Amino acid sequence: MRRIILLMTVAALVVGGTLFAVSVAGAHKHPTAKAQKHPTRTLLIKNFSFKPANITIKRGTKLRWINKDPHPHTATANNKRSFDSGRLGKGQSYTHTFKSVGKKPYHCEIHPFMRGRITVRR
Ligand SMILES: [Cu+2]
Repeated sequence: MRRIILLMTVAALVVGGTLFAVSVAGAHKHPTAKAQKHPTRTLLIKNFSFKPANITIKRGTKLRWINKDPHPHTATANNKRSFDSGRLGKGQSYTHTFKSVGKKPYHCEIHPFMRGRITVRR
């Protein structure tokens, strides 16, 4: 009987200790996990192209285009509704958060040969 009580005490200590460790780890992990859930990805506009031209992101991701060219550019959704940076001068940037899943082809309004595509997944 004493042995059973001893075993139960040890088991209780192990379970309690594990729960404590998990809650401590969880408390530390939480801010990082949240930051990774809605990260920002950077896209460069350089030499008359979007770099990278094709990108796959998770829904909720924020994309930031930075114009590294000395010429003005735009990042405009082909449907013109989803997003539109407007005219970006040298060094200017535009940020958009992608909240719906799907393929979002886009282009530069000033140089229509400049094309890119965002693929948003769940
Ligand atoms: Cu352009």
